[in-house]
Amino acid sequence: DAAHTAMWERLDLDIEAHDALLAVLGKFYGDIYLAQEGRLKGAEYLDFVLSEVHGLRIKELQDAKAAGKKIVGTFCVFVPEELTLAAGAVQVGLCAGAKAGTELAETLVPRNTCDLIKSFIGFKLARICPYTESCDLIVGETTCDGKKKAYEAFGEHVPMHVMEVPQCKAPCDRTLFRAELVRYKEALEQLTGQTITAEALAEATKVVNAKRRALQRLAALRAAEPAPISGRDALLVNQISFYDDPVRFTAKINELCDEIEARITKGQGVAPAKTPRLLLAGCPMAVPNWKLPYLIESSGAVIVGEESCIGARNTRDCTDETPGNLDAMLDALCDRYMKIDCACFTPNTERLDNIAAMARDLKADGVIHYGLLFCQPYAHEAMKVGKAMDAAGIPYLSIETDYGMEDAGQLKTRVEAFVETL
Ligand code: BJ8
Repeated sequence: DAAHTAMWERLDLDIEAHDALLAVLGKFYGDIYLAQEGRLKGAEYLDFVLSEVHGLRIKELQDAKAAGKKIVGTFCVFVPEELTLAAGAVQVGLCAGAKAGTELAETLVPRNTCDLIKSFIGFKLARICPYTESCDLIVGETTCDGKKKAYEAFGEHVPMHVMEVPQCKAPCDRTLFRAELVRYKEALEQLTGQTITAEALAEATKVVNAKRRALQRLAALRAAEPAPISGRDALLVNQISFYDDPVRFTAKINELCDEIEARITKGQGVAPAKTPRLLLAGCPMAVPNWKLPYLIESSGAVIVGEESCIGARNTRDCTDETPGNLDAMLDALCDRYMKIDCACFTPNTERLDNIAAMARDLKADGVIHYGLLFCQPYAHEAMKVGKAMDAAGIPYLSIETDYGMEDAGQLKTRVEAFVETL
């Protein structure tokens, strides 16, 4: 509507390109989400949030800004939302899941860069993401080489703070990350003019943990047979967790879980009993990257879990809420974040154990590893995961793809052939 367009103009979006993006997104969403059968009533919340993703939520962010709050954008689950909230700021995970502005992006980063990176750079350079344009600060992190170097170039276009994330998990690495938490805390205090107190951090930790617990609850319910929610909807829940208001989101997802519990009691599901159940592992699927889940679930299988940062890797661990003073709280934060089993770490054997445990707990019949083309860390680990699944007797398929649709037919053939063997 006119009010939204005026808001987008104030954010200096390229209105024509943005309209085209919303049209494609709407069409995609209709085909992939609204066309599903036997959907939960609670999915109305997901539909609403998605339909207002560039509307109401952006309006809320603008209102928050008008009230003096700062908006912080992120691309990685290593950026502690607890600290961001404790500084009175809003944290949003920025969209990096669609092909946009690719040619422009390739003027800043090499062509052989993964689509996730090209996407966030393309969104910025093509001026079509109202979240990016709303940010007062964007926080990067030294994880993979692709992102690390891309942030140098990106920093010429947006205000950035880059956190150093270590690559190993020895005591000296922990010390480094602990210091980086303090440096991020100081950057936030400078940005907001607000000192992060022990009380504020304790409160923020509760909010973030409550969100994680709701997502853990949803993840655990997916062990039921038949599967009570589609993998697509569960992925969307995780995607939305990065940008909706955390308190509202938590309440809505707990309601959704109540409905799922009732469904399980009645023995109802989204797919017939005996539908092959798959665990997806690998690179994060940032919104609106729904390509592979859609292909899988239209190939006679249902996805029961995501071993990914838009999934279990982000929700598995809560932050200890018991410490009393600020130093102990920062220690607790450090402990929690250093458990993340991102492929950027070496070694990263706990990830293999975590995947096998998830497959077992969720009663998955097989594991599909998703790697983004040009992503070195996950391509290496795809091979290790394959060996580990072999050893555990779990059928395994490794897929490498990008955000383009050119390979959709070929991927579907491979997935169907895999599903038939289960
Ligand atoms: S904690 S997974 S969110 S770094 S796909 S940009 S790795 S080349 S996203 Fe990640 Fe944090 Fe790790 Fe999670 Fe690089 Fe690979 Fe691209 Fe990637």
